[in-house]
Amino acid sequence: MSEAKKLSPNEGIKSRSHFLRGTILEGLADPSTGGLAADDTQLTKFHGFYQQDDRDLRSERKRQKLEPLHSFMLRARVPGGVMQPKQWLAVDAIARELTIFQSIRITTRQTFQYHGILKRNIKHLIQSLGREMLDSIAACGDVNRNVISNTNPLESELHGQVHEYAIKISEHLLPRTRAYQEIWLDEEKVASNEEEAEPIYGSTYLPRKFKIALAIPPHNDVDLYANDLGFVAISENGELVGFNVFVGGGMGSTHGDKATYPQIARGLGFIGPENAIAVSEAVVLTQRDFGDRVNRKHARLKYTVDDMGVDAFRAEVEKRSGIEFQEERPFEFTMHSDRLGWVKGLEDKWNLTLFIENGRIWDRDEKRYMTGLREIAEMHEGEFRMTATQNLIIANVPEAKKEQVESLAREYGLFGQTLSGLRRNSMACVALPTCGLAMAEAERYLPDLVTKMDGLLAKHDLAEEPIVIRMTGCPNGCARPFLAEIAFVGKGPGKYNFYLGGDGKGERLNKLYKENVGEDVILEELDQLLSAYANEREAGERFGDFVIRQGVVKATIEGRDFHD
Ligand code: SRM
Ligand code: SF4
Repeated sequence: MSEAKKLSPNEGIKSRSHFLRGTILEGLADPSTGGLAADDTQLTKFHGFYQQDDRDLRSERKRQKLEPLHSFMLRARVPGGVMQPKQWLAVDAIARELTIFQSIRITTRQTFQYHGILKRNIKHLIQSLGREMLDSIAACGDVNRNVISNTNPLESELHGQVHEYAIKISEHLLPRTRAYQEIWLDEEKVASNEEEAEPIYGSTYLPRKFKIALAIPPHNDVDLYANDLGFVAISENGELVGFNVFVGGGMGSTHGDKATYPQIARGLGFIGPENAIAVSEAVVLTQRDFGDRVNRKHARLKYTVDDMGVDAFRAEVEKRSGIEFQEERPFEFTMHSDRLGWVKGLEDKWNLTLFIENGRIWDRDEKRYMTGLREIAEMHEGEFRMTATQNLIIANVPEAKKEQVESLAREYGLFGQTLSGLRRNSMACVALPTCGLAMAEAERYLPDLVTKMDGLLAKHDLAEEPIVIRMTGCPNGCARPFLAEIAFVGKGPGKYNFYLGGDGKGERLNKLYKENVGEDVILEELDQLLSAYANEREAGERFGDFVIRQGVVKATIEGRDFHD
């Protein structure tokens, strides 16, 4: 094989791993280091966790000639984001007992992460989750990950039905290897490696991560178009009649590399609900066989679809599934944010969506979210539902308990806060200190920037305007910044690329407005833009649409035009 066609090193690691076992067990038993062998750190992703180190401490440890303070981040698999209060209590106890950061972090894919797990505690932690029927299988790695679906499933029968599909698809696409059960849950090994089959993935799994979302119009709170595979539920008289299927969305890109770009998923057509699993499998198989295994920066499904063309991709999926796509059915999305506050659901039960800034739950300073949620979990009999915009729903609350839930939520600052339209629609990725890829702050900085921007919004009488703002510490796009009306993407310490032009519905990518700017420039620019918006906007016009109508940036209709 020529040098140019050499497979990416990850392919070798996967194929040599004996179906994701590697030498993880040996590494766990090695007390001489807090970390694992390099190859194993790639494999543990398939088991749901990443090796990290606290970047705030990195240079001091280096100065003292110590190895980095290794710890691990674990991401759970919770399809559709639903947990019982008893599970929440366990998740809370584990965070306090077994992690350095003592926090629960709700992610942008409707699940939770722990940060700061020491190597010696990982197994105990996974077993503790397992006792509550929670796992982290395939939460990361080159496989299908946590399947997300519209929140408030109790709002209508349809939400419930669609959530069922999220679970079924997630289960169907789980890896079949027993490596997780053997390593973490002490399951006895029954099959030899050769006998163990991965019927969907094969021994090298997928070329890259793979993500699926289901959405019920008019709410696009899962950001369907940012997913490798998306199902838009189509209903008649409140009954699910099928799905419009979309493929090849994604956010990740690399600064300065125009061959990489965020992309919006494209439509394949309509299918009956009974075909959702077969089509999911056929899309995964097509990506398995056609995806790029040489260049990981070109390995996501979005590039496979762009390189093949949508028609050829559709034909391949039809051939593999035996299902013919029908013409796409009409639908409309109106928003890609959460509806905060109380929403009435089925059987007179209520759902309370709480704003959790950037998904971070802990007891620190004046914030005591962890204690507050624990107290709610102790009295609540419905569910806890995580949203794909890092918020949390106390779901299925009977009328008789509504007041008690609300008063606890108010007592701990989880509800009833004064939130501007901007803050309600803000989202930042984790970034520093744990993310090894962060170039700038995100979660620790966006709240302060929003406070400063709130001042500008108030000055221009725009405080209630629901402008979608997102920040990430690098262009991998974990808080889906390229779909926001205003976005900041880390370039270096204190410096961001500044993007404008999302549509508030998650259907249009934004565009670079200013490169590598700091807070002063950001606030100066925004002052002028917001002033123009306040004075010159049309009735009901969103900020992201206004900047495009005014020619401040060009609309990005498709990912390949993102850099133009
Ligand atoms: Fe992400 C890598 C955090 C959602 C695109 N992401 C990472 C890592 C694991 C860094 C690493 O590889 O070392 C981050 C861990 C930080 C930490 O300390 O916790 C990380 N990603 C997150 C989370 C926690 C952000 C958050 O603030 O909530 C989200 C966890 C989701 C989950 O529960 O599964 C998260 N990541 C996303 C999303 C949004 C989504 O899926 O809707 C994206 C953009 C969509 C997409 O996949 O295209 C995203 N993460 C990436 C990428 C770029 C992938 C690419 O195609 O180029 C990377 C880097 C990579 O894969 O090489 C990455
Ligand atoms: Fe880390 Fe970049 Fe993802 Fe933020 S966007 S969590 S900095 S990989």
